Formats: sequence, C-alpha cells, structure tokens
Amino acid sequence: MFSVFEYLLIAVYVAVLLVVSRWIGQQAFSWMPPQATTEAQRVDDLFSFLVSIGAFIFLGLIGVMVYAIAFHRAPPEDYTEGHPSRGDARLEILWTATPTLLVVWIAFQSFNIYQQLDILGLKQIVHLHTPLESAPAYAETLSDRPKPASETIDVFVKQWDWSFRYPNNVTSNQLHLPINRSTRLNLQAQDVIHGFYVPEFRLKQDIIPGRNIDIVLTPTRAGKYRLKDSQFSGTYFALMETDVYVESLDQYNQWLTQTANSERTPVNQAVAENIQPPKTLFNSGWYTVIPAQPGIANKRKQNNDT
Ligand SMILES: [Cu+2]
Repeated sequence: MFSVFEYLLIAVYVAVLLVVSRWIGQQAFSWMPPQATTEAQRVDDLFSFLVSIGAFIFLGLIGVMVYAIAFHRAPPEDYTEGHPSRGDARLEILWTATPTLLVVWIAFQSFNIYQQLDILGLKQIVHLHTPLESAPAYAETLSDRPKPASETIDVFVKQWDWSFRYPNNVTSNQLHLPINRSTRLNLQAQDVIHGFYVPEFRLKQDIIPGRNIDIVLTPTRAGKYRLKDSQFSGTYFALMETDVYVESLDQYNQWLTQTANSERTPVNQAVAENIQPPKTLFNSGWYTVIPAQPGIANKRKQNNDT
C-alpha cells in the first residue's frame, strides 16, 4: 500500500509532531496566572498534558490535509469520484480504540488529580449516600474531614462581603495565609450561593447556604492576590472581591496580633454604593437586597447578623 519512503515520511512526521506538541504543552504553563499553591501545579500539569494531546491531533490532521492537497491533487477537469475506501476492519478498530483509550486515560488522570486536591469531591458525596454505613450522620461528617491542615480559617460570605475568622478569633475582611502550610478554609454562606475563587490558586469552590464546605490548600508563593466571587450573587456582586496575602509564618503571626489589637470598622463597598444617589434619571424600581453594614472587626458576630 505504502512505499518505504512513505512509511519513513510518516515516522519522521510523527517524531517531529511529538517534539513540537510537547513544546506547545510546555508553553501552556505561561498562559496561566502564576502558580501560587501546590494544587495549582497539579492542575497545570494536567492542562499542559491536554494541550500537548490537542496540539498533536490538530497538527497531525492539518499535516495530512496539506500533504493530500499538495501531492494527491486531482488533475484539472477530473470530476470522477475518488478511490472507494470502506470495510477496513483494522482501520475501524484502530480509530475507535485509540480515542476511547485516550478519553478513559484522561478521565482517570483527572479523577486522580481531583482526589488529590482534596476539595469536596465525589469521594464524600458517594460516601454520604452509602446506606451500608451504620455510623450516625454527625460522626460521619467528622470522619469525612479531608487531610489534616495546620491552620483552619472560617470564611463567612454574604451579600456582599467576605469575612475571615482566624484561629485566635481575629476577624478581618482580608485573607492572610502562611506560606508552605496547609490551611483549611471552612466556607459558610449566609444567604445565597457564592463562590470562592483565586485564579492563582486554581481552586474554585461553590459555597452553599446551610452547609459547611471545606477546602484545603497549601500556598507556595508569597504575594498579594485577589479573591473573587465566582457565582453571580446579586446587585453588588461585582464588588465581592478582597485581597489575599500569602506571607511567611512570622509575618502572618505578626499581622494576627496586630489586627487583634486594633479595632476598626471595615469599609463595605456595597453599602457605600447603595447609599449613593442613582446616576441615571431612569429608575428601574427593580428589587435589590439592601447590603448590611459589616460587623465591627474582631468581634465574633459576623456569622449570624443579617
Ligand atoms: Cu457572592
């Protein structure tokens, strides 16, 4: 069917493609914001691998098309049909098995990384619905806790404000995280669904009212980041951003003691916007939730005020 030369050509082409698609896969790391957690590295490794596969398939197909157009072009005025090609069982098996194996492997890899991330994964959902377990539900939620973390920070979110309660009972509107230590964030929403999302952390977790949702993360890169709300949560949703500081343990502890000794009222952008007169003459009259004033910082009242 093929000449030796053609087999050689295909082999060289595949080898070049492997090198080029691997290079493109490496480039994928620079398309993302910096990696600031160990979790981000796992996610980016998978992404880079998927980009490599995508590049290999894309360039492979383009190459075959260009080859066909360049060397197997029909002569002018030739409108006859091409060589019929059907019923090749080997080919059928090859092009069914290859993508199937690839997709199964990607699914397995993704699931594996998802489990390693230790966010509220399938593991826990499946667990909760297993009737064979006789332990009471409250014991189960305790044993279901993900891997131990050296810090636990409570995150309270409401329309439209983030607040964080630290182990020494300090409450602040800023998220400070010690570097290279695993930290558990216990996420609690008061009103509607919000979402915890820091692009540099590569973790995104919905926060559902009435449920305590944990995520465990290990920051690896000092710096200032931006926490964004990933779920549309009403009128002042766009203002639901706050600063995240990843710093050394010393700086973190220093900040904690400093904040514990200063009592100040945090500024709430949503409240500030809400009391401003409307900027247009047209009043839609649409209903909106009036944003609540933030509680005084460092008082343990932010959980239940409305
Ligand atoms: Cu929100």
